[in-house]
Amino acid sequence: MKDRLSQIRDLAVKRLSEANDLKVLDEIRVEVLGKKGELTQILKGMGGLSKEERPIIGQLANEVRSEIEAMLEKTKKDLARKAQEIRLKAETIDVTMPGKVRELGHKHPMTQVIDEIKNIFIGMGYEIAEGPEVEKAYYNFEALNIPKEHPARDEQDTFYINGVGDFLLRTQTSPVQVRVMENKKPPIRVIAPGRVYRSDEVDATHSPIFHQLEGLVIDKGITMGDLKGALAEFAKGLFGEDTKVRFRPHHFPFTEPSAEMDASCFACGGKGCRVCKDSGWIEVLGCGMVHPKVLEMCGIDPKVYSGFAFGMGLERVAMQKYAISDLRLLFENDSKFLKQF
Ligand code: 2NM
Repeated sequence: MKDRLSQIRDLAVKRLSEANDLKVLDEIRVEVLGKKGELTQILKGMGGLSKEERPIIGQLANEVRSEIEAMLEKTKKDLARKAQEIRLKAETIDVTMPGKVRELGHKHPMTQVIDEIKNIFIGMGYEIAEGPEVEKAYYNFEALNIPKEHPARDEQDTFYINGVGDFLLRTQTSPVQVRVMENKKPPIRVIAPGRVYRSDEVDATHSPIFHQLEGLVIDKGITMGDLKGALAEFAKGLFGEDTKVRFRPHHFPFTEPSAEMDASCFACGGKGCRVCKDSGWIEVLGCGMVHPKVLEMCGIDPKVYSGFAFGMGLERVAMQKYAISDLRLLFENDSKFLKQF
């Protein structure tokens, strides 16, 4: 009987050591300590034992029972602790882990270039002027001394509204300057940045919609020297302090004399490289002294006042500055492309 009791205990110890969840533990409890369990049967059958044996076996059986109960309790606690450990490990927050980095948006390269150029001129005392993109033909052409036969007025280049000759999408921002001249007395010092439209086929250097920035300065005694000084200063602001400029004769209907301005290449300093196509110079803008006819049409007396004006294509500036080879990239809004700037 004694041997049987210690066998029961050993078996319980072995099974408990193998138990790995609370359900199995409960099964063991029922099997070992339950009504049908051997230990209960032994305790129940105590009556059949002799007087001498009964207290010894009884005590031993009770000892085994409480031992097993204690082990059950301990195993139960161990299992519960292990389960909690596993749960806590899974729930652990690693405060040293880097957070999810949210991507920040930024300005489109065109906006960056426009803002930069605007700021240079604002620093030189210019004001920003705006005007409609749907313009009267008068402001876009006539007032700028662009005669009816001029190729720039061709249907091929200009988007007319409803095929009516009167309204069109502005092909330049000069109509904004015309409106400024009409409405303001000199001195005038403005820039007009904005979208302009031309009926061009799309390719690497052309788009039917693009951005221009034009400038206008009018006062008494404004000369070509003022033009050169102001635009040389602008070039330094845009391309760096060491930038040189040169002016080549040109023709525009709205200025006389007219010129194109080149800046020494910001990439090679004038030695010649890929950016300037080995010439050392980058074509930046068109400019000139405002034509007396234009001043007159805008209600400014050319005998009293004179002025200079200039204009530049901003996509071209952005392409040069950021070494972008295809203008279409600036309009497609591919975030992989835009992320680079
Ligand atoms: C250019 C080149 C030269 C220009 C002229 C005027 C105005 F309204 F005063 F007559 N605005 N902009 C001008 C002059 C524009 O773009 C290449």
